[in-house]
Amino acid sequence: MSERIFVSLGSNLGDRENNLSKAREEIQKIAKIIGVSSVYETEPVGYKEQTKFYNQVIEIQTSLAPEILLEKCLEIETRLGRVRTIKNRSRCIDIDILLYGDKIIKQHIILPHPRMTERAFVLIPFAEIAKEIVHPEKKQTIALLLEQLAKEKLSEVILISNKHK
Ligand code: PH2
Ligand code: MG
Ligand code: MG
Repeated sequence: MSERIFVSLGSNLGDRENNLSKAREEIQKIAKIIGVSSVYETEPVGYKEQTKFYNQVIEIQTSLAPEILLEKCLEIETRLGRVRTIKNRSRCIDIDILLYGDKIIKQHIILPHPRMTERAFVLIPFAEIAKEIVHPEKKQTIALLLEQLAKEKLSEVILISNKHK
């Protein structure tokens, strides 16, 4: 059985829906997309003075190792026009690896994604496509992690399009 790999997509600059769509197209070239959540519009977490995000979680299959996959995702971000200046400034696309099977890595790449369990904009779309997945450190399912989130965080995430593509 291959590892189950989950990736989060986020955009809050330019044509947000189209940016997610282009990111999926690019990811298809390096991996097989086997699951796609709806697209959600979400309040920015952290730096508040910016446009709302569109967020989505996808499941992929690839033989690329985590470090290489990360590198490829960063390349795709650059190809789609992302410029990295100030941390957390508006971006046309952000591609984050959330889980790579049960791998726990604390090096250049950090897996599981260190903030995923606090983020409604990750857990809501994640639960939509794979709520039974167990977080390898918390040892809890995505469904349970979502249930434990403060209720006010949930209202910051609004379903935009369940058209998937
Ligand atoms: N990404 C961040 C910081 N804050 N907020 C929302 N709603 N969506 C994001 O994708 C997001 C964020 C850092 O990557
Ligand atoms: Mg991010
Ligand atoms: Mg990122």
